Amino acid sequence: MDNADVARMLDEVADLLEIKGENLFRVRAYRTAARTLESLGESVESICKRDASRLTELPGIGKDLAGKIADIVRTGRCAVLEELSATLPRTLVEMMRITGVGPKRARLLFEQLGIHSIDDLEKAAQKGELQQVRGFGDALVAHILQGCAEHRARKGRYRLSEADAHAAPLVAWLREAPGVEQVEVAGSLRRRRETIGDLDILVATSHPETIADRLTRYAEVREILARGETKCAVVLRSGMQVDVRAVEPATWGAALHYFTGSKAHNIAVRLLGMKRGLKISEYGVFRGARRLGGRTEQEVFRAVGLPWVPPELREDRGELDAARAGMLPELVELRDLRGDLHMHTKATDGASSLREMVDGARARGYAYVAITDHSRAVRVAHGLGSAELRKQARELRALRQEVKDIVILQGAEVDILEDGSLDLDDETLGELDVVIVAVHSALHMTEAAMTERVLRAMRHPRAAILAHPTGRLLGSREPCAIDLEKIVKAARDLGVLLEIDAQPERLDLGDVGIRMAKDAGVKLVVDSDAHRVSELDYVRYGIDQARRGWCEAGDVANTLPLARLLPLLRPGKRSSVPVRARSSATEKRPG
Ligand code: DGT
Ligand code: CA
Ligand code: CA
Repeated sequence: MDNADVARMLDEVADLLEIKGENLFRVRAYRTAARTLESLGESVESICKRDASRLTELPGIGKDLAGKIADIVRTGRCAVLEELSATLPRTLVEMMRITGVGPKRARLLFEQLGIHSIDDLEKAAQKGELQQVRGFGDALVAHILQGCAEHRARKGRYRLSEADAHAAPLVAWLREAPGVEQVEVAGSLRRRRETIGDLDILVATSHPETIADRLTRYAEVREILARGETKCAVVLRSGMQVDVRAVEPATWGAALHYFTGSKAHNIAVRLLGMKRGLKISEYGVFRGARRLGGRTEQEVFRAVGLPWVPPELREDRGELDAARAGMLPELVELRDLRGDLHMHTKATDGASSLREMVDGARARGYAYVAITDHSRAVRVAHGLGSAELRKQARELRALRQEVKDIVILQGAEVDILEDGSLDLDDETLGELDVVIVAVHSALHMTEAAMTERVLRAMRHPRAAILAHPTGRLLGSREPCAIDLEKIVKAARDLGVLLEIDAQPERLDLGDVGIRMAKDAGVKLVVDSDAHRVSELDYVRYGIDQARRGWCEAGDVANTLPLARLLPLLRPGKRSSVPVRARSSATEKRPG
């Protein structure tokens, strides 16, 4: 079992407990453990093999959960999950993710109408049966029907982070096969798309015929779909499909280019080749029967007169024209980040303490970090009011005395209320170093109303960053109706930074929105929105999306040294609250 499989089981337990109406702390404990395992650098199986008691050293995993995790790893089964599913069908979990349903309504529908799957739900909604249940009005039912349709449209795609978690151990497994020279993930995962349909893995080896055997002996393989000389397709236990191709090293570059895609990019490159009398395929670059190249991707691009194009840009969104004109962006990299401006602590819904988050930021080599807990309106997160924020400010002052190698900013993720006002008074806002504004409730407004609501919040003189601008959750919630063009224009005019929230289920803004912002000259911020120390590493997914949106380091505000960032957090044209004196921590870039 890999970490993602164990995490999925724990998540399922949490979901079923939630449907059952269990204590939220218990629910959260399972979710916390699932997130810990997902972001763990080593395999939980190997930890258990060596010494299962070490599991309790992981954040958020006590003795009880450690025992359950060890059982799952040992037996592949989870006793709590089996107990729960004796009374609640496991398909309810999927059903509760439909917009408009949620855990309580899932249970209600199951108890009163026996509905336990999305198919049942959609049929019952179409037949007008849901209205029999108390609280299910016409508007809600229409909303649920739309949710079902959206669900059908996105079925079968995985988050980038999940795909990474499945790909890494498999790539390592294939690398160890005899004769293997290179193994690389291709397809949408290499292009770092926000969701992944299936994994495409390419192997360069002098013995391509041995790869199918190696693959089918991988412990996670559940089913073999196709097994050829050099092509193989399997399904992992998680349900994820994997295509593996083995090629001779001489055709590596051509194959890697072909299987990286996107299809639209490939077609565009092939057309450029045809204009030069070349045939470009997964086997190489040819003039007639003569092979001109294909050992490296560079050779493929060179054949059509272009420099190498980074995979993130290969979507046929103008990258070939830019390459020809020598105008490819110098894409931002993870190591360009000098700080993280959005994260939570135990004071609200985070799992790590303030000190732990700050130490986590130091360990990542950052020059600055902002602690930005929720404001009060976000009740599920036990948001902070002005008194609690002042208390936190005192803690931060004390911490700054101790910790001198990083600048600690105090901020808040302030809720944008329904009328566009902010969930903290102006005096308190004025005391914060970073004011992030974000919508968390009443997501279903008309586009005009939502746009006006957010614009009003952005016009507040202290609003520095608009967080997760569309509110989408990949796989479970569509972006809210909002006029992104207007938001981008306002961001430019008001000097508000737009966030790329790097939580793997958000990635919000997404690549297209990022590109729109960049082209308008708006600066972005890549933030982890971490709720625990390990999630600070999520910024890499934000950087991936920034790259897909053609961003250079200069487009991302938190690549700037603090002295140049601060004015952007408090633009001079607004109310000029003086910037508080700060310790003179040395600026450095993470190594
Ligand atoms: P996914 O799996 O839906 O997230 O997206 P991809 O891009 O990984 O697509 P996939 O797995 O169907 O195919 C992997 C790559 O193989 C794709 O990006 C480009 C290449 N490819 C697949 N089918 C075709 C095709 O019909 N023509 C060309 N030129 N390339 C193709
Ligand atoms: Ca794929
Ligand atoms: Ca594929």
